[in-house]
Amino acid sequence: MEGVQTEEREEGYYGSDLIVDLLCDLGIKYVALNPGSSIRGLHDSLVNRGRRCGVELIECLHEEIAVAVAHGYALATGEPAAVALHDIVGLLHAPMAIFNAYYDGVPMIVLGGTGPLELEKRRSWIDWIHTALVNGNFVRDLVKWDYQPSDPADAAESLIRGFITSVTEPKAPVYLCYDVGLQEAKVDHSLASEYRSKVKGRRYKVSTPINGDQETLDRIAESLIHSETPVILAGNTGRNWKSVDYLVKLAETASVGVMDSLERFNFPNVHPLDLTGTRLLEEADFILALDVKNVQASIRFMESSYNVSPLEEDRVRVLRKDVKIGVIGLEELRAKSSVLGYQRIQETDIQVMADTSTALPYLVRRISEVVEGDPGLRRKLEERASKYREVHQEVRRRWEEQLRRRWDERPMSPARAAYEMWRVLSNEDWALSVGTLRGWARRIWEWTKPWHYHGHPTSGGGGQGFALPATVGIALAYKGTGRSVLGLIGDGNALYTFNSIWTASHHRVPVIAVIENNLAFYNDVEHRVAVAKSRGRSMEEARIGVEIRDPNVNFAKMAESLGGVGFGPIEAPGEVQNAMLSALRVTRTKSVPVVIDLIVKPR
Ligand SMILES: Cc1ncc(C[n+]2csc(CCOP(=O)(O)OP(=O)(O)O)c2C)c(N)n1
Ligand SMILES: [Mg+2]
Repeated sequence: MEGVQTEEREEGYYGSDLIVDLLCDLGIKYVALNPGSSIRGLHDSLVNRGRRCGVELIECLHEEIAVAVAHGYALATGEPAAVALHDIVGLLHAPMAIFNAYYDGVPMIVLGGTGPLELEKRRSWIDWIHTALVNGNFVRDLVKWDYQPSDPADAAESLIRGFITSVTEPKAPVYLCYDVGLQEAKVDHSLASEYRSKVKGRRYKVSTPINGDQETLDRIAESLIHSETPVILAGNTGRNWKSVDYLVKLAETASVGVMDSLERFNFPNVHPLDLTGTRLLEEADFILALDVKNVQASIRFMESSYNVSPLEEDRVRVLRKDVKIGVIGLEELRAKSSVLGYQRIQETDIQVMADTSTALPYLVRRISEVVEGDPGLRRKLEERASKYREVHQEVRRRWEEQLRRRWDERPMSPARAAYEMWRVLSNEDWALSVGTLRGWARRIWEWTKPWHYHGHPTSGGGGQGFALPATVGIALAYKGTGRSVLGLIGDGNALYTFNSIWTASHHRVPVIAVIENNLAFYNDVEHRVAVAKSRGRSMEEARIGVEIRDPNVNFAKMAESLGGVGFGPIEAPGEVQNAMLSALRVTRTKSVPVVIDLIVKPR
């Protein structure tokens, strides 16, 4: 300890040291960055001080990758990672990924540089053209808060405030921009000690969650108990892993079926009350939407909204005329005009603002009390549960038939690909980052733990290029746990940010990226075809500008050039298991990324 102090006296203590020390004290484990002169002070402090206190710098080859790595890390841990972005040009590479994080509701501390603001100190010419008034303007619409402190005390306060703001529900990124002058100026140690001891002594608090008013929650409990066919639709509830257990308990206590939007892992697919992919919402006389974005569209439409499970095949649901709708969540707190995120306004019958991590256990307690003292009611609920069980089993039988029907298709069907992978994964401790192979990974695999799925391959924001770096960030979070992390990633999605494989290689992150390769931005093939059909134009030409052929991308070679290991292209279903086994062997024995190029049918 004494050695450190002497060193500090000799080295001096700077603004960026203060920032990095506070990041450590706030529990930040990773700072993902792409370098630049406006963050050189911060960069130096990360290398020299951050490493001592356990903050690791993650080198990324693009700012969009850095943000998505931090986003993935937050999905796996619920905790923010930090990102450092060079001014203007670095910052302008990041907004789409910041938007994804904002709209996905994850915490993130985005740090940036600017200036030097002191005129004489600005180098020609880069410092002139990359100094903005203010950098925050470029991302203000996409973050919960942004700020540019003017002095060291302000830097300390705003970092603490930013952290609290980011991790308070609804969680979201914040952006803090530091003048080069402030980063590189000497700072008095006593100022740092004061703030550091308060942070370590937990003098700055994050508020406890919003509880929801009991009277309304009691009415929701009543509706769950006394409706004929109640169904819960779960959106982002699984962001708190403990809420998954509460939701299971609620479903069991009240005998309610649950439909999972697959925005997060919300409900185990093998649970008899899992009704995902069934049409039961149409029979429901009470629908309880939990943390659902865009309630109106999520309830009424199946495929057009990302928020609705890809397990359902028809587009529009016809609900019962007498259906009652209840809502629990924090959606109103996320309102922002920069991105609308809604369709029509949903009429509801009962609605309460509450954090589901506290509302769900309350409902479980409340309903248990009522049911325990009423054997007649318990029998009624058991009958309801057995009806749901039949629906659950029926849909699973249908999927098995569909798998059999699609067994021999060439190119391989997503169903068969998922089946072959499961033969290997079922013996593993595995985590799926993102993706479902068109729903088949959830239809066929056993998803029982929150780490069996983290979200949509384009995140809540729908921005392509998210899946691969987010998978790296998720794998970073599980590094050293022995859990094998894989992602199911479209070829188009992967190609936006394929360089993130280098980051995984460089930082020795074992991870398996399975490329769902249909040689196209297939989603847009369908859009092109729809327009061609409606205008009576050539179907052949509908493929121009949406296929990824001629040349076909060699994913295995690309992976190898970035320090990873590549398998494929794999076309025969019989080869999938071996590729998975080999990939698992590689990630277990060497800490490197593996890419499996799987040629599959688009649907
Ligand atoms: C950054 C960005 N650019 C464009 C789009 C529009 N888009 C939506 S889906 C998609 C195709 C993605 O291709 P791939 O990942 O291969 O999935 P596929 O549709 O082939 O299954 C595109 C380009 C987007 N969502 N995000
Ligand atoms: Mg594709």
